[in-house]
Amino acid sequence: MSSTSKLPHDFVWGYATASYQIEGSTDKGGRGPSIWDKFTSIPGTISDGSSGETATDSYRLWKEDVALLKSYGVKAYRFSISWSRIIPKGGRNDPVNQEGVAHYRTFLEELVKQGIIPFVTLYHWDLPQELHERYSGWLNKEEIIQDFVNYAKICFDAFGDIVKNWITHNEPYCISILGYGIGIFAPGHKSSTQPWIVSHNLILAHAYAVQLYRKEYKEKQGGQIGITLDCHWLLPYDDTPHNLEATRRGIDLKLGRYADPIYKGYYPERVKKVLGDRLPEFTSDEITVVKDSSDFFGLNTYTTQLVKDTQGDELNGHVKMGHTKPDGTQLGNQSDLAWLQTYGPGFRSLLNYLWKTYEKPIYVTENGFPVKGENGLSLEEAINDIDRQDYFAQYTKALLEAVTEDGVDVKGYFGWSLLDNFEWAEGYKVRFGVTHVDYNTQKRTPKGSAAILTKWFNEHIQE
Ligand code: GBH
Repeated sequence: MSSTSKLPHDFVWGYATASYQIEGSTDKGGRGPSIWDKFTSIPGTISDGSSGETATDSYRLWKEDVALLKSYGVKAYRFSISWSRIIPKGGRNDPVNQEGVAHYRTFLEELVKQGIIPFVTLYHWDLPQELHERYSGWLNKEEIIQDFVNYAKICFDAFGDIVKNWITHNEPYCISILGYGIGIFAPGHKSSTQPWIVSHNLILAHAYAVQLYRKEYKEKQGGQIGITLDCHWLLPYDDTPHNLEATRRGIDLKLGRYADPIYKGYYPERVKKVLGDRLPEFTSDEITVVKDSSDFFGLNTYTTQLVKDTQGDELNGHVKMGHTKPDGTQLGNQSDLAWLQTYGPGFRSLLNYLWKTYEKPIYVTENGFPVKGENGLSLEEAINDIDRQDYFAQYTKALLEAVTEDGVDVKGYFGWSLLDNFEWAEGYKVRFGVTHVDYNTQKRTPKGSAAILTKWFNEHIQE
């Protein structure tokens, strides 16, 4: 293979996780409760009635996780810090928990010692419960911005000498729509007005944290900072004008609602049209902070959906998504979750779209596949994860084509996930790991897909 058909030598790859999904020890080490502790304690919220109380026990078994990463030969690891381990009550006037700071410090030092580059997410959905009770959390613009920036500052001070890659928020779409619109994620609100306030405040909190980093840390510490957005690639169900328009509207509502303000400085017209006066406005001072507030495009993406126009589903801009094609066949291979089918070509198209539209280097911060019915399989069957291997084969091929044939600037790729873990509203029933976890013993066993990805990246990154 010629070197031009490979990824550049400084391409980073690895796996991603999030604090609440793996750490467990939720009442240990001085940690305060988060909105996910509260939410999971309400009967009916999680399909198997579980919570992150134990998860993969990674707060205690972190050394095993690092050893696993090392054995896979990754270049990088993306994980998130639990805000309520750093500041148990969350606020700018509340005490800092030194035990929590020391935990992440030790963990980071071990990663770096093993030659693994940390990518750190500050907010992967686990808001300190106290802030939610004190002033309604993300709904309260003045308070939450100051408290988030204060939390970010503590992290920059404590870890910034070794962390050079920061991600403010993970998937504001999920936080706002699923947490405050549909109510299937913490804090479980159902509303047609709150999601737009929350997402506006998420954008601002992100932007002010970035402003602080750029002013006081970036030069000194030599790092970069950005945000991770999530989006499926969307294709029109057929070429009727209303389905074409619905597809564009879906992309604007799901993605442009964040990406356009952050990379271009304004909300998309279609978003304004759908939301009317429920969409908050940025002041001119705010927009100068928001515009160009991300050094890269952090992308979580899993699948492609076919879009039909609909009167319903206002939260997604009146689009209906599915995988069934007009001829009745399926777009791709079905996973364990209704919304996720394998479709590699859509990944290539999405990477092209983002590069053309936003012109920022892209890090794929999550991408992965839960094998249908895997939770019911024996260990031996589960580690023979053919459908996940096929998924990664298709998606890495699409990645390579996007970079080497289309010229898209992708700088990194993180598989979701290092381990089977707490899959939010699905509990432990859905498994995304390249490593099998036995939740009775916490024994970790590599699945076939882990070896496949190691081999693929070893062969496709330039020396
Ligand atoms: C990611 O979210 C999360 O960052 C991660 O924590 C999680 O474990 C992982 O994915 C696997 O789920 O609105 O019709 O698309 C992925 C984004 C949000 C996509 C919920 C699917 C629900 C159905 N997902 N969404 S739909």
